[in-house]
Amino acid sequence: MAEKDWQPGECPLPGCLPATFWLLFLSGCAGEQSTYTAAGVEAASTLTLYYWLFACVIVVWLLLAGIFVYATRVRPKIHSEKGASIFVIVGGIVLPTLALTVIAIVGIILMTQHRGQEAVRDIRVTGEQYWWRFEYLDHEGKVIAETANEFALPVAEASRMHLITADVIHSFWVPALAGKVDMIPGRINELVLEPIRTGRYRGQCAEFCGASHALMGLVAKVKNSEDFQRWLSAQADDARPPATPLSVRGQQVFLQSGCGACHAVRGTPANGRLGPDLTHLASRDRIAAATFANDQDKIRRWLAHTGQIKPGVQMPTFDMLSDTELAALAAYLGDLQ
Ligand code: HEC
Ligand SMILES: [Cu+2]
Repeated sequence: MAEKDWQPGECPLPGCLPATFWLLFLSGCAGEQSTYTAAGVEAASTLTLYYWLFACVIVVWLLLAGIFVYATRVRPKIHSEKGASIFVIVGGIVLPTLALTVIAIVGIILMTQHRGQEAVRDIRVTGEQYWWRFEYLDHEGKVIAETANEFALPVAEASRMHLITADVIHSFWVPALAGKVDMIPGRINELVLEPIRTGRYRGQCAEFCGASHALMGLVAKVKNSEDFQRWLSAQADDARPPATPLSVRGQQVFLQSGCGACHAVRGTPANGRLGPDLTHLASRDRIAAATFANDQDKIRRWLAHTGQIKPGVQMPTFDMLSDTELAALAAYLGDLQ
């Protein structure tokens, strides 16, 4: 069947689709991983700047649209050369200069608010292929608690993130809290996060870092001060001993299968550093860097299909384990509250 030709007078643009269709896209502008959901001081500044930029753009657009309508509908005639010059000077020089000056001033004012911010706490974040290590430090730089892929912050307090990498360049980005900052080999980049609203926000590695870059997510939980302290001291504790016969069996499988060579479960002989600290794995909402919900079924699936789920991952696939061993392992990991 031949394609229908475009007829003069017919709109060739998708803009002619019903407005409701396009409005649907706006629903993608909010949510747990969005710069429009500003839940941090820095993200709020960026959003303010964005609204100013948007307002300037709208003003310029309305003026130009007005001139266009005037010249083509209200007074459609040949305009004088003088009129045309004025149009070019005002529209091409004066207006952009004004708009850009407004944006520059707003930008500089907002920027100075973030200079030399004091922070209450230091957190070291290491980008790894394809997950995140979080270490909470005391005033001497000693690690108080370590966790992976999910971290918590107290609301209305500034925390300084020290961003490093274990391998290639990654970029730490929780859009609702602040802009992205790269993690570069041999450097420590700093980012102060000061959340203004409690809640759960998603983040994502924002610099291509290998085959599973797109599956390198993270979760930031902003809590009130008490809940945060409770969370932090729970994370600092050693692991609970397995509670049921199935999870006791799971711990044996864990230690015998060599999981402890890469994973630490504090309070047990497992003290590996190559992979995420699993001491409180069950306290996380998601596993494998925010890839899956944290439940028994997904843990089993992760262990039996690791390399298929995350190509290039530095964890071997344990498809040699039997179903009962996998179930025991999942039960053990599910007990690590
Ligand atoms: C050679 C090192 C290595 C071994 C051995 C290993 N892992 Fe892993 N494991 C990793 C790495 C690296 C990751 C991070 C993967 C990612 O998300 O990209 C990981 C992730 C995980 C996760 C998800 C953690 C989280 O924070 O979401 C679980 C659960 C896990 N491993 C369990 C196990 C179990 C159980 C065993 C033993 C049967 C095991 N691993 C053996 C390296 C290893
Ligand atoms: Cu990355």
